[in-house]
Amino acid sequence: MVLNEDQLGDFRAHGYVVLRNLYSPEEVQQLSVWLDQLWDSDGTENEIATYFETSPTTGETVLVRAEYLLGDQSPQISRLLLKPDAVGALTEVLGDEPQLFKEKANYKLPGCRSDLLHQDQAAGWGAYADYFVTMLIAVDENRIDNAAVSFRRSKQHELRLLGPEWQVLSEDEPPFLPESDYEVVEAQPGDAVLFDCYVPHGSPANLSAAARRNLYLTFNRKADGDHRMAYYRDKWENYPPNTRNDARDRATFKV
Ligand SMILES: O=C(O)CCC(=O)C(=O)O
Repeated sequence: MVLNEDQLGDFRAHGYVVLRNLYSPEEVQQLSVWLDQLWDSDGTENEIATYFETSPTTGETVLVRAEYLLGDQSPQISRLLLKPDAVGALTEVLGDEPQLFKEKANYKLPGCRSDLLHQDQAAGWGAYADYFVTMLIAVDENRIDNAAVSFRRSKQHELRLLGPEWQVLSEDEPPFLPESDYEVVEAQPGDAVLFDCYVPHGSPANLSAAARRNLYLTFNRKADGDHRMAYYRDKWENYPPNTRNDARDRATFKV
């Protein structure tokens, strides 16, 4: 077992659990260099899918996320991320071997907009499976002032959508209310959070000077099949990646 009983109990009760120090400082350093290289490459020199937006606070073009990062693209980084402890913890919360569904880096650089309160499952994931677990990996420190992610710590976590698909649960900017229902997960580089696709979560705009780069690797149960390529083909048709020269504004972002 990778997770202890308390950690498993936490995940079952609330839909998420924080795993401190899952990745070592050396591993985080490799991830950090890799994310910087992706940022410099601007998505046109390789196969990754980049999403650039115009910052609502500074007006600058910022890379908000990069997707489709693992596998043949970066075998060494894939091995690092999918190390036995990580796969073991995922297997324990999924109750089956993890099958990679999608993966992304959220850069949340200074000036990046907020992510409003939402459930990941509302982003059309139901077309592929009804249960997913995402592993958030903090590459930079996550603090309240540089957009640490808030998770609803419900007394009765429910595995269902709480609103219509493609809609956020509230248009209100964080902090989400009542504040006592949410945990702002401050994290050190190398910490991870496993959370299921029904946990309401989001984060404020990054108004600090410190970047907050997190990785998000999402898995379904192996028994539910391999949907990664179908998901990306569908997504790229409906919401194509872009480059620095055709940055979008926030209005085009759904969940
Ligand atoms: O990276 C963040 O701050 C939040 C991202 C998020 O909730 C998402 O991409 O689903």
